Amino acid sequence: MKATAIANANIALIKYWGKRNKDLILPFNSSISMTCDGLHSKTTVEFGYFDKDTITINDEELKKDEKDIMGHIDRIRNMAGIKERAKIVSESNFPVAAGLASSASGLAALSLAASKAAGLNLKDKELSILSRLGSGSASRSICEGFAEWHKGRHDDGSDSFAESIAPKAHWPEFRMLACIVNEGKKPVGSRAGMAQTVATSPYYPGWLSSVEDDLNTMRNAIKKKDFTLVGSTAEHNALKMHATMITTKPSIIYWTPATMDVMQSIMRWREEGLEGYFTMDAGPQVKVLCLEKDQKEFERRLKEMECIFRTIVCKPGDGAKIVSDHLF
Ligand code: 2P0
Repeated sequence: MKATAIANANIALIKYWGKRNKDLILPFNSSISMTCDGLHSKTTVEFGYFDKDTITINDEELKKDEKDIMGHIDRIRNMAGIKERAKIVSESNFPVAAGLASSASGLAALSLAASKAAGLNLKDKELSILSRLGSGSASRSICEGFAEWHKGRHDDGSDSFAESIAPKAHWPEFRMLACIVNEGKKPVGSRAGMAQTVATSPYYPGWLSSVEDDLNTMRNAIKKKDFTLVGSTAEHNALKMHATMITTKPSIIYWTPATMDVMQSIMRWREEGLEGYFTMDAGPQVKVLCLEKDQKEFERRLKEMECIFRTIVCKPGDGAKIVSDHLF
């Protein structure tokens, strides 16, 4: 009744932003991501005769959270037909809640560890659906390399899951450099932020009508390993998503002056011949996309920028997996 799983975070190249069903976490649009080998969560779950459920994340006991992790554990207990309480311990090797997809790796690792500890042996598709019910982007962290989360059409969510569109060995030279400009918690959580966007941004329909083209372009560009097309499409898609956030009422601006500084530096360096692109999520951090041949030069230049506390280098990584060394 005890199991441990590791799942990597993922960063979207074509973003998920907006839900058609909040309870089942069904998105308005499909999304495409890279699973990142440098950013992971490790989670141990044990079901047993404890007094109560407990969850400890990075050495802090969880009291209240946006993602309703205990509701997710109840869902898994119901699926398995068990009643025992859960002891959960989780660790991430990167800043939580700062726009680095900690909920994706966290909920994917939790879903795999808890389902296994509860005696369920879910297939990847079922595991992606279960992870989605915990947090939308977690559906993609189940998959290796580059993944697409299909928005699905059914009301019950049975066709809304992620699958790998290319394994990590397809493009080992691809790099994502996560530039940490601020380790604080973000002002508006992504769950509230996307609901506000759907409800109030006049640009949201424009987002939805243009995202299908972005998805087709990205899927083909990844298959062909066309870095210029992957990078330029990801950058454009991220800016479009942020345009919808900025135009909500009240406005949500995740960027700080440091975010702008990094974005503009990437654009300037590109003009000078160093090819890189940027993407940002629901937070101030900037993720730089480049190829292995230029990684060192990017690292050198980013290190010179005072607004960046640190840079984490990621390659395409593994999907979620069970491991044998438990956290307790
Ligand atoms: C993404 N983000 O595709 C987008 C881009 C943030 C910006 O998925 O409400 O934590 O748990 O489904 O998955 C963040 O949203 O939200 C996210 P819920 P989630 O990566």
